[in-house]
Amino acid sequence: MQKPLLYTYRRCPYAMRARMALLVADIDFDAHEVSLRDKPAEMLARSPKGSVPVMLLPDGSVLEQSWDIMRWALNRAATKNWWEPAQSIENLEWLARNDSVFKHHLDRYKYPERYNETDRAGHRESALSAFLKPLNSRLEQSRFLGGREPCATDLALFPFVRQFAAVEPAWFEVLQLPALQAWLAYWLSSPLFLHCMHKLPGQTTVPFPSLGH
Ligand SMILES: N[C@@H](CCC(=O)N[C@@H](CS)C(=O)NCC(=O)O)C(=O)O
Repeated sequence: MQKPLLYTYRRCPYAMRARMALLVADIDFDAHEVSLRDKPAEMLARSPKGSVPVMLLPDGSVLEQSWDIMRWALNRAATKNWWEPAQSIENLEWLARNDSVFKHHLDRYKYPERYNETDRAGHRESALSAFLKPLNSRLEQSRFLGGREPCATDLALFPFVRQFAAVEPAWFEVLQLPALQAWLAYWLSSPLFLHCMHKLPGQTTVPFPSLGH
């Protein structure tokens, strides 16, 4: 039987969350590392919006959003402990805030030149006050957004917090956000994340190795 195919980009945080979900669910899938400057015609034919990740399912249907790929991977009996906690109103709000307000400030802090941005420090501050400090307070209540165990929301937010922390690591390290920093450190050294960063040959379709390999 034909395998699901993921069009992916190694450093894209949306693609990372999708790859981690597929690995958690132990789904056997093929992956195609895309060049964002030269997207494959067959991907664009199936998903003209042109962003990654995109997942092509064996029945011919196409998932065009990272969260839809996570849902498809995790919303099944074996992984309902990852999916169900992510459906609480609170966790859906964290996802929405990550993908809107935090992403907005993160992009302008990380790539001020792309946005003709003159107030980079202002965006760093807004990201902290609107998102990272509240997230730290939330993680003081339980180690993960899933509670004692992680859930899909942890997977969905972590790649973006990682990006933010990596812009000025020395500055980030001395912030007084211990619960958030411990959460980030957990994910950075997790086998799941390290495995999802497996290097694929560019612009060709290959099997993505499962967590067990
Ligand atoms: N809402 C989409 C966002 C995906 C997205 O913006 N991906 C970026 C890479 S991180 C992309 O493909 N951008 C198109 C480009 O750079 O050409 C999702 O959740 O999958």
